Amino acid sequence: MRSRLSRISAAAGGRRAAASQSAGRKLSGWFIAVEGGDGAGKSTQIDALTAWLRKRGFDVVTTREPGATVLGAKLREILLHAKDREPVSARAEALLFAADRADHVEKVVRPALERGAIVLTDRHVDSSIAYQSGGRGLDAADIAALSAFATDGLRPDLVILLDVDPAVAWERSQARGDAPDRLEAEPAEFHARVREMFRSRAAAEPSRYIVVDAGEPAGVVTGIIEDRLEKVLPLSAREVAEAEAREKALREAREAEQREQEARLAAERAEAEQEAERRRAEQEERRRAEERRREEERKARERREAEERARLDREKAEQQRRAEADERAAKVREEEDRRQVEADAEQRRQSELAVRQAEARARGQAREQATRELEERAESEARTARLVEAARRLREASASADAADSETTAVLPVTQGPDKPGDNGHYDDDEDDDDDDDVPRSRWRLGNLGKRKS
Ligand code: Z5A
Repeated sequence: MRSRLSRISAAAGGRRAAASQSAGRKLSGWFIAVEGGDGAGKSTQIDALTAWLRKRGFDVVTTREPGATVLGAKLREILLHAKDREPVSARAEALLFAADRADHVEKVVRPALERGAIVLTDRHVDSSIAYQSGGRGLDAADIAALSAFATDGLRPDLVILLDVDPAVAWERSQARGDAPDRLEAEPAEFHARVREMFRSRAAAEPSRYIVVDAGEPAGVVTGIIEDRLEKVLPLSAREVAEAEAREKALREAREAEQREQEARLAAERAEAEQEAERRRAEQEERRRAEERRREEERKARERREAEERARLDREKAEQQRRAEADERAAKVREEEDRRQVEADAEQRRQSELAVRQAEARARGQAREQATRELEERAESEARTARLVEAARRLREASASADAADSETTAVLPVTQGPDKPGDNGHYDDDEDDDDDDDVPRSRWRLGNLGKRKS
């Protein structure tokens, strides 16, 4: 497709500009001459190429030299079939072929080229040079100049030379059964020189010639020519239109595809943006949820910490309350213990006091008894100074002891007893005391006094 498209521009530009020219005037068509010896297969290939080119959409005009115009037909008759007449001189022959060519170009070829047709002509100027120069021996430059004059400078764009051995071509012609014309009847050397002139002209200007081995089968020859033409011919108007239509369709398809791709990309971008936005929203929602979770955790932690502090405060208060209660209980127990101790001590003291009082009372009673006995005995004995004195000292001693006991037993009332003095405040002296008793009693009292002092 690319090569065909490039050929569209080539058709519109340089290649067609280089096409048929005549006296500096450009012609839009293509001028192709098919050359070769007799029976090379020119007619056969022109028919095949015409069909092929028309199939591709070209406007194809097939023509020939000599004989394409009314004048040409008469000249052909003179040139090829004038056996019975006077032979035509070589220069006259050249001029007649040139005359035919001039009429042919003016009336057939140029009009066709001007309208853009491809003109396929069976023989043209190369035949004149090949036959009238190569064959007849006229100057090639003179023939070329004569032909240029006849065509007004028009030259074929392309020359297809069907090169074949003249003997082979002769056999083909014989096979058709046609009687050979005046030129066909020329000897083999003539035809060899003709062939050589064709080949030398093609070799001198290879870009304008397609030389095909016409000894190959006709179909093979046609294929070779088509391949070569394919490379140099412009596209037909129809092919150009088709190519332009294809190019337009391709361009529109590409534009549609591009629009579709852009729409798809835009949709993908939009989808990607939506996806990105959705992900951002999800991330934001996750972030907020995480913040809420952390805030709830923080609050829960603070609640737990507050509850823990409250619990600790309660425990501390409870501990303090218990400690205070324990302290109070301890104090109470301590107070109770102290009181108990005091009570026990007091009880013991009271007991001891009672014992001591009892003992004191006993001792007092004993002393009183002893004193009384002593007094009674002193009084009873009454008479001895020593006993009286002893009684007196004993009484004094007893008084001292009583004083001491009184101090000890001050808190206790002195019970009535044998130690209590009588109503007169004196212990009764036992007047009846026996003197015998005085000594032991005094001795006991003194002994007790001595113990108490110690
Ligand atoms: N002449 C000249 O002297 N100076 C000029 O300036 C000009 C012309 C313009 C015109 O003769 C004569 O004028 C010519 C040159 C001279 N004379 N000579 N000699 P013409 O136009 O009437 O005839 P031609 O051109 O010489 O011969 P032709 O019969 O037309 O041959 P052809 O067109 O080249 O061949 P064909 O008709 O296609 O085929 C011939 C037979 O061969 C036929 O049966 C085919 O079926 C067969 N054939 C074709 N190709 C093949 C292949 N490849 N293999 C086998 N068989 C094939």
